[in-house]
Amino acid sequence: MTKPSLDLLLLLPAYNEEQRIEPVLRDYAEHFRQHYPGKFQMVVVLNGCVDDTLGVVDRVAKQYPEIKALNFAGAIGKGGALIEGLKLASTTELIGYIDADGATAPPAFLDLVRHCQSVDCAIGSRWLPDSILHQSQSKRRQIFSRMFHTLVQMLFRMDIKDTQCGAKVMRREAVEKIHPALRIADVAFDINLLYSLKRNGLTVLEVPTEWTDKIGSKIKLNKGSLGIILSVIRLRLFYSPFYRWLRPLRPVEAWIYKKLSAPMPLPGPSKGEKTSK
Ligand SMILES: Nc1nc2c(ncn2[C@@H]2O[C@H](COP(=O)(O)OP(=O)(O)O)[C@@H](O)[C@H]2O)c(=O)[nH]1
Ligand SMILES: [Mg+2]
Repeated sequence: MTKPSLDLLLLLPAYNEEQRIEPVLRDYAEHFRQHYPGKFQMVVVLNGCVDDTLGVVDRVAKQYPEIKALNFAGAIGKGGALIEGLKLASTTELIGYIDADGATAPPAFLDLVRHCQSVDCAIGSRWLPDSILHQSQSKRRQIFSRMFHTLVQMLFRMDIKDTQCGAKVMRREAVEKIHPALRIADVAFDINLLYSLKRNGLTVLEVPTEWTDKIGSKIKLNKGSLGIILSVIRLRLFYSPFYRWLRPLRPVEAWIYKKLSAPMPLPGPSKGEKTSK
């Protein structure tokens, strides 16, 4: 492993995080000032917050100029926020993201960055032998996660143990190559990202990480989980030869997302992305 000195931009998608985000911003700014020799910046990508997340971020940013906020009014979802944030890849060499609740502590993310020196993308994994998981999720949530993982493996065959860990880092060129293919706006966005990387022959390395579940989750099961399942099935169909036959069903799809109060995938197909394998 070589020394981590490439310019690094860290995105934090944030929805109603006024209670959780401040210590995370401070800890990351301090830790990376002390331990990261390259340029380090953080951009919080907020949308539709009905609390004072923006006020909190602006206040902390006055003390730490490496922090900025990017605010969107619409309900673009976590995936939509990251799609917007990843447009900043052209301004840096490495770009990554973490959850705004501090589930990934700064040393764990820095370890991921070190691993990204030799691959196109390094992702934190909670399900490798050396991973450390401080789990406090409900049994129901744990069962849903494992069932979702099985569905994703059946549909995409990526052989990735943990697609949903909120900590990922990529090289700029990799992000620029796949960005037109990113369209899933909910938390199934990670599958969209990883599958696009793999389809483009880019290397994805799973790194055992330390993860601490935090209370105050913004991801709701019930309706939300149906939206996530719909999104992964939709994504798989997008890469199948049948996709164009399904176009007449678009209004039905839009109706379902609306009923589930889930963010709609961005319109596709985009230029430069094949529609079948
Ligand atoms: N911008 C944005 N971020 C979101 C949205 N929904 C969730 N997030 C962020 O996604 C991250 C993961 O959410 P979290 O509540 O920690 O999920 P969990 O711990 O996996 O249940 C957090 O940083 C949230 O603020 C959204 O609609 N928009
Ligand atoms: Mg969380």
